[in-house]
Amino acid sequence: MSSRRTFIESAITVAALAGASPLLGMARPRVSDRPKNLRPIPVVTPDVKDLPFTIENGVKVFQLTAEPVKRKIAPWKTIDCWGFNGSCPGPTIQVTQGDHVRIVLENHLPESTAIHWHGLEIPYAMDGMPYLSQKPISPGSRLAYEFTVHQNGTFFYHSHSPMQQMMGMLGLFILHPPRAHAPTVDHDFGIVLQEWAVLPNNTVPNTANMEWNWLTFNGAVSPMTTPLVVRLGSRVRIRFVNIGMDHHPIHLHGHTFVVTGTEAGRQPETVWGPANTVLIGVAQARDIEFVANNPGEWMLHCHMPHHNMNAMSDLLGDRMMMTAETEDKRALSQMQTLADRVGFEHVHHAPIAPGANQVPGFPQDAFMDMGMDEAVAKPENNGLPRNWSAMMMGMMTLVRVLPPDLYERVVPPAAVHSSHHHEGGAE
Ligand SMILES: [Cu+2]
Repeated sequence: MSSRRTFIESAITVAALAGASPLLGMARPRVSDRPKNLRPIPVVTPDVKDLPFTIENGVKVFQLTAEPVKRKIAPWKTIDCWGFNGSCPGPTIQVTQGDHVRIVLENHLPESTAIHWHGLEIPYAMDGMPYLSQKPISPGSRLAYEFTVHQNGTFFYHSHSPMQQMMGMLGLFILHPPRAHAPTVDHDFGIVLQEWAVLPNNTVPNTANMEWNWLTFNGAVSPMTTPLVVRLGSRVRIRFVNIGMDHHPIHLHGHTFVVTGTEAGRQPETVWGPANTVLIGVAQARDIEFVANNPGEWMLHCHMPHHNMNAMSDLLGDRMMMTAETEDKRALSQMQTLADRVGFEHVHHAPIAPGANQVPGFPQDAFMDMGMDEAVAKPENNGLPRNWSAMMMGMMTLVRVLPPDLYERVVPPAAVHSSHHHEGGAE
C-alpha cells in the first residue's frame, strides 16, 4: 500500500512540476506502439554527436580526425583535451553486424597516434598497436582501418597510448544486431565515463596525476549533463563504457534494472539478475535495461562520493575561502560573489544554523550547494523545479520518466522523429 501511495505521490509531483493536471501523471503506462521484429533504433549519446558516414561500393566509410579539442565540461570550466572531430569523447560510431567498414584516421595531433578497436575480432593488421600491427600514424598523415564486423554490442575505440587515453582519445563504437534484441527497447542511450585531473586555473589535464577532480558523463559534469528523457512505460537501455583509471558503481533511483550486455556483447537472459547499481570497471562496458514504470526525475549517478563533486577552486580564484560565513545572509552573499565570477543569474544555498561555525565539521557540501539552472538551461531541463541543479555534481544525470503528454512537451515530436532516423545511426 505504501509503495502504491509513493508511486502516486511521485506521479503528482512530476505532473505538478510541469504545470499539468496531477491526474495526467497517473495514466496507465503505455505499451510501446513500435511493431515487433524491427531493426534496432539508433543509440543516442547525449552531448556527443554521431560520426556520419558515406557508402562507397558497399563499404561504410567514416572520416575520423584525431585533434586537440576545447571541451566545456562545466559552465565555468573549459579544458584543453584531445579527441576526434571536435568532440571529446569522440563521436559515436554506429554500424550494423555484417557491415564492411572503413575508418580513415587522420592525425592532426602534434605527435603520433593509432586507434585500437576495443574488443573487435578483426584482423591483426587492424588492431592499432604502434610498432606491432602498424607504424605509428605521424602528425599530418592518415591511415585507413578496414574490417567487417561480425559481432554486436557496446564497444569502443581508443588510442592505445595511456596518456592519450587520459587526454580523452576514446569514443563509443556501437555494433547493432541486424534485428533488435528482444524485448525491444524504446530508448537507447550511451554514456562514456571519464576522469580528469585539471589544476585550478589550468585548462590542460595532468595525465600523470593519480587523483581526479573532474568526473564526466559524455564530456560534461552535472548539472551540465543532458538528462535522459523517456516516456512513462517505455523500455530503456543505457550503455556505459569506462576507459579511465577508476571503477564507477553507477546507481539508478526508483527502478530495478537488469544487465543485458558487457563489453563483449549480449548476455544470456539466464544471468539477468535484478540490480539498481552496476559496477563499470576499467575497460568494461555494461548495458542495462529497465521498464520506466515510475514517473519522476530520477538520479543516475556514480555512487563514489568523491565522484559526485565538482572542483570549486576555479570559482574561488585567488580568494581562497578558508571559512564559511556564519549566517544565512552573509553565506548567500559569499555564494553570490563566487557565482558573479562566471555570470550565473542566481545562486542558492540551503539554510544554515545560527552559530554553524561552532559545530565541528561545518561546513560540508550542503553549504556549497549552488543552483545554476539558467547557466545550464536546455529543452531537456524544462519543467524541473527551481534550484534543481544545486545538488547535481560530477558523474551524474537525470532519467526523466514523463507521462506521454509531458514527454512530448519536453521532447518535441520532431526531435523524436529525427533521433530515430539520423544519418549516423543504424539503418
Ligand atoms: Cu565514479
